[in-house]
Amino acid sequence: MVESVKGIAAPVSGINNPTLGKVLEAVVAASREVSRSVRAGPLLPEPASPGVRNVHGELVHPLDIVGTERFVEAFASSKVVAGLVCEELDEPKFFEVTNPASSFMCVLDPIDGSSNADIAITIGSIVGVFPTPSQTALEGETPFLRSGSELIAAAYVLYGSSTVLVLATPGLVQEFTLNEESVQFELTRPSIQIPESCQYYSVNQGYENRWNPPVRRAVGVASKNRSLRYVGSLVSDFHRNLIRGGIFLYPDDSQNPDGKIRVLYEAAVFAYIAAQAGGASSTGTVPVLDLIPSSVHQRTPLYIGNATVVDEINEALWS
Ligand code: P6P
Repeated sequence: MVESVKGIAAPVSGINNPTLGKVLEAVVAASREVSRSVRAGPLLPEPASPGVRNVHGELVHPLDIVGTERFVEAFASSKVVAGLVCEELDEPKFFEVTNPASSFMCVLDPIDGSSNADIAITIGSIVGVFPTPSQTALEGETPFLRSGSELIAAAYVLYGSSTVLVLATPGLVQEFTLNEESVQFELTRPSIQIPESCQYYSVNQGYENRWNPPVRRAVGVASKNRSLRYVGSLVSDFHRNLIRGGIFLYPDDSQNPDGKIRVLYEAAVFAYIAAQAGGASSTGTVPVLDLIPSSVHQRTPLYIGNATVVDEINEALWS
């Protein structure tokens, strides 16, 4: 375990490699800045070019710009992150590192659910960490087209009633909460396992008329004797389901035939975290962690949370 990670007020279990510790320090530094901007809400200055749309055709919120800038700056100055795919950037970015053989590649959604920011609803940042491939040239999309099973760490930051950092490393999921006085993250859940009991299901029920019969069967299975909780921000729905027990569904539908959730910097990251906490995930066809994307912004259907319910959903989809 590395002795200390700047910004976290305790030694961090699961971080045994000082270089990986530097990646975590970059995530902590960026997320503290982003948290401050999130809390400014509508008081955040308008961006220079309002109304810009990203590669997905979505309106870019001022927070999307702040989030992207903070994380890019933090990763670039870490000298241990060699490459980055970011939801808000059309192309991957590559950075100089001290030692390529001991560096990492990150995938990032800087502000997930940014459309909720204007109404003070919880949003978050999502980060996945891959080892830098040794035999692949660090250019273009190729070095990032790998399955989530190659991740070596993953994290999300939730900007909610408190700012929470959840970190997953092999076999361990920990939660840290930002102490607003000391501006240090403090350990608040040392080892998270998703509860056996699956209290909640999360799906946009308003899309029912878009679903095909197998998806309707799957949602029927997931919703049986459960309460519906759907924030419209995956980080929020995932976190509640991880802590309280639940299942999240974003199926393919007539408007999103490939699904909406991005493979690399959303589905794979949460699939890795869920797996370390005893949960499971599926694209409806294969386990999310087995999926190798053919492009860095590829989308997928996503079913994730309580392992038993993921199995039941797969059965309903395949029967
Ligand atoms: P819908 C946010 O834009 C996001 O990617 C996820 O965070 C969230 O779960 C989903 O989209 C919400 O999508 O179509 O239900 O509004």
